[in-house]
Formats: sequence, C-alpha cells, structure tokens
Amino acid sequence: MSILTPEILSTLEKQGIELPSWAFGNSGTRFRVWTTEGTPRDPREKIADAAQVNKYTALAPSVALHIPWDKVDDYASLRSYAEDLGVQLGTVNSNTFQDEDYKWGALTHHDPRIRQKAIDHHLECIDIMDATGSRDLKIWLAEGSNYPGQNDMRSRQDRLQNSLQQIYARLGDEQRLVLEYKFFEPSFYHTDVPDWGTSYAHVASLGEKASVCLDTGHHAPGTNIEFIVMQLLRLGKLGSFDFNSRFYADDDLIVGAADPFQLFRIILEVVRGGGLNNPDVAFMLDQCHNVEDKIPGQIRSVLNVQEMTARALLVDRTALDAAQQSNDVLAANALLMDAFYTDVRPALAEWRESRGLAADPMAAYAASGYQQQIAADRVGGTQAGWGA
Ligand code: PSV
Ligand code: MN
Ligand code: MN
Repeated sequence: MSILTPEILSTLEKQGIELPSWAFGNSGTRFRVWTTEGTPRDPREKIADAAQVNKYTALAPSVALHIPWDKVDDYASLRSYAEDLGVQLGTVNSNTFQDEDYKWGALTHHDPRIRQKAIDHHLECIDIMDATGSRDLKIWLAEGSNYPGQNDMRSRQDRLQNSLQQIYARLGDEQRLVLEYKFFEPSFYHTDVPDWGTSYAHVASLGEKASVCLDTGHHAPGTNIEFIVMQLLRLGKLGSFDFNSRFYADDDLIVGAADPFQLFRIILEVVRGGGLNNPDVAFMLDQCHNVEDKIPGQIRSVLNVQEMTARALLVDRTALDAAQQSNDVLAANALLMDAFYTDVRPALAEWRESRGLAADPMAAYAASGYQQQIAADRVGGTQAGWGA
C-alpha cells in the first residue's frame, strides 16, 4: 500500500503551480545573458513551452505574463492560443524597472508626470487582465535609494500609497492586487517596499482585494520565512508565493534546490494555515534558468514543490499536537523530521502512472524529442530574454 493515503493523494491532485513566462526566456546575471538553442522568440512560444511542463506533470495549469515583455496586439487570441494548449493565462506582472523615466522612482516619484506614467502602466495591465481573464496584478517595485539623505523616505511612502489607491480603484470585482516586497536590489540603501510589514501596511489600507506576495528569495539570510507565512495567513493577507531558491541573494534558482528543508517548513505552515489549494493563496514560480535547460528546469521545480507538499501532508498532526501540549520537544521535532525524511518519490511515481501520466516526467520529456524539435524550428528571429 502507498505511503500516501487517498486523502493526501486527493489533496495533491488539486495542486496547481503557476509558471512565469520569463523562465522560458534566456537569462543570466549582470555579467552575461546566455543563449540556448530553441529559446522562445515570442509570448506564444513561451506559452507552448509552459504547456509542456503541464503536459508531463499536470501541475502547472497557468502561465504568468510580464508586461511589456509579453506585449501582443491581441490578448484575446493569446488567451485562446493558451487554452487550446490546455493552460490559462495567469497573473499579470507590471514592469517599472526598465524605463529611463523611472531612474528616480515610479509609483513613488516626486515628479507627477512620471508617477502618472507609472500609474497608467498599471491601469494598462488591468486592461490586459480583462482581456486575458487574469485575476491577479502583481506589483514588484525596484524603487528606493542608494545613499542616506538621497531621498525623503517618508514622502515616498505617502506617494506610493496614493498611487496604489488609484490602481486599486480600477480593479474589477473578481480581480486582485498583490504587492511583492524585496529587502534590497537594485536599490541598496533603502527600498520602498522592503519587507512584509510594509507590504502588509499598504495592502491592509487598500482593502480586501489587495494582499501580499511572498517571494522566497527576497529575505535576508537566516530569516524565518515560515513565520512570515504563518503570520500573513493568520492575517488573511497572503495572496501569493513566488517560489525559488537562493544561496546568497535573489538567485532565482530552482525551488527546493538550495534548501529543501526550508521549503518543507514553509509548506507545513501553508497546510497549518489552510492555504493549500486555497484560491486566495496562489502558488507561483519566479525563476530563471541561466545554465540548465528551461523546460526541464521548470518540470523539476514543480515536482520539488509537489514532493515537499506530500511530505508536509505526512506529518501526523494529532500526534504533533499531543507532543506540543505535553512539552515533549524531541517527540514534536521527531514527528516533523520523520515526515521530512520520508522519500515520497516512488509513491508519487506510482500515483502518476495510475493517472495516465509518465512515472518520471523528467525522463518522459527528455525522450519526447520536443527539446530537439524547438532547437531545429526556432532558428532566426530574436530569442526572448529576461527583459525582452
Ligand atoms: C526581481 O527581484 C524579480 O525577481 C521579482 O521577484 C519579480 O517578481 C520578478 O523579478 C519579475 O518582475
Ligand atoms: Mn518575485
Ligand atoms: Mn526576485
């Protein structure tokens, strides 16, 4: 009999993780962007690649767009193109970090013309969401300063709140705004939305349709991220995750690669807080594949999230509760570690086969010939990249 109970399997069956369109484009560091054979040249090719991830895993039913990187003339037709491939268009990400006008800020800018331009960009993103059927507008801001005294941090917060109010007012009834935070980079002295508390303060005053996006890579080393997850769930303001791994800063590596135990602890709090398979809490990847192939990189990523979810679901909650109540520190800790150390991969492979999926999605994709096909087909044109 499988170590995964029917109850656990039916929970896993409902799991969906959104893929970022930019994961399929070329990326690198500020030193070099690497090119790869077969890299998509337009949004449709990115969506086709994302659909491959879903085909082999049944775990990735939607793709996030980034505007203007994924700008097209006809979003309704992009939507039907995606739906024909079995995926939905998901979160729309705004971009106020690549325009010369935003050198000194966008939604926080002291020049009303530039601030209005940044607000208008977000309103355009909401128009796109109307056409794509997307629910979420995700805002990550690169704004801040490099030197003490460079800016008045206080008035920037006031302008930010006002800009967000104008954007929020344009959301439809079923739409949401998620505000991402990041403790540094590209600004090094102060960042206008550096932490969950600042994001929370803004979204709480905006209203019900606004919540926080937690990117796992956007914290200082040693931060107890699962505590933040717990707190935001407790406050009803955890809107979404951007999953990825980091060793040092915002590395955007494959989720679960650097610290699988941290991913386990995060998902444990998601389960505890009722955030699993809860439409209010979107699971997304925010990753780049600089040196590895992008499609298998994304397949590996969603499988990592699934494996850690399965392990988190294995924790014996009743026994854990009893151990906690009786202050049995070592027993409580052992219950977590037993679940974490359980290898769920054979049981998941077996279950996948029972659902008509390949037992090993990585091997099935490699054997499919798709990678060779796109390398042969996608010759000429400009490869998409993180940023273009
Ligand atoms: C930049 O840090 C970043 O990685 C943020 O996490 C955003 O979510 C992402 O880029 C896409 O804009
Ligand atoms: Mn992110
Ligand atoms: Mn990031």
